[in-house]
Amino acid sequence: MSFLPTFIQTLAIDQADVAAELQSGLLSPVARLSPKFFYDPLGSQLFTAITQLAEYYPTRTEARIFARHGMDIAQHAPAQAVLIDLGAGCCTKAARLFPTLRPRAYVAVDISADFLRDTLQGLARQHPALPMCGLGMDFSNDLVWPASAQDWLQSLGAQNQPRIVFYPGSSIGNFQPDQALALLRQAHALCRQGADGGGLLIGVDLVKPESVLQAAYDDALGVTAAFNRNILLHTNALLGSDFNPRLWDHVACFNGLHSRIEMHLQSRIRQQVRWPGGRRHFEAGERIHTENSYKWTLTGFADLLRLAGFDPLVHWTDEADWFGVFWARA
Ligand code: AVJ
Repeated sequence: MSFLPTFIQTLAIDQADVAAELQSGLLSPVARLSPKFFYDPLGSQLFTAITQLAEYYPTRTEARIFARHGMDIAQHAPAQAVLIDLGAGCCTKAARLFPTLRPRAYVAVDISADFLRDTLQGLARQHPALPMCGLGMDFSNDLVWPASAQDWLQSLGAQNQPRIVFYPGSSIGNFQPDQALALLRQAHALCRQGADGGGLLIGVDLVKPESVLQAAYDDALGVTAAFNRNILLHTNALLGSDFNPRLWDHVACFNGLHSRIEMHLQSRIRQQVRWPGGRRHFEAGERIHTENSYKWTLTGFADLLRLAGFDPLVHWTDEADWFGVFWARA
């Protein structure tokens, strides 16, 4: 049997809400743009390019952990589960797990709905026997399981399978600890809706020497700089603003107090940015905060997972303990 991918776009991501969110960030005392706005089609491709850079260790390190410990991971995670991939992007990480995890169904969730739709079409051709569903949705504030996704599982007879929430790549690092906890609690609830044995398979970037972090977020080719600046073009498209990316420098710095890499865009000149219904003045050197990427310790992250309700926990790391992968049973 062969399945065509189903596609669900939840509450047709409201244009007015998006514009209001962008505007409120730009007008706050320290201007900010949420990192979720990096991922327009070009931004998603630039991120894929970042993952191939020599300096950007997380993707490669995590992939090695999955390759080396895949069998062991599959001893803990249940087979025939519904595999829910949060921030699926190009879906390659999940696809590599299909042979060992042998999921009953695959649900790919991503804010970049068009990119996801194209990816799933290709993936379905490679895995014709695995039912797949794309979910175009923004789960950064609220991870809700849409009724339409439940209907889809029902149509497959998979509503009572265990659930594996897959959240790789240290995307959890984009959230402040309290927001990360809230999201993990929702992931826990989502796992508990399925049969016993489900849980969370999550990758988290760990604390390491600052020079390594610095290079990973400010690479020699300037791909990360392009990725950061592209948020301005995406903002122009969503808000109708007139940002000129040439007038902004990429800045990446480690904030030791909060244990996070921060990315900013720094204005080269004194300038005015306008959009329908608003404007903002920027001094030369003034910054827009575009991303936090938290670096956790193994024990700190284990504590967070337990606070979210997960137990027991198992984890795997690389030789240098640069990156951690946790199986956290719901
Ligand atoms: C996708 C959030 C995990 O924080 O390392 C890569 C995004 N930003 N280079 C990260 C990112 C700059 C990435 N995450």
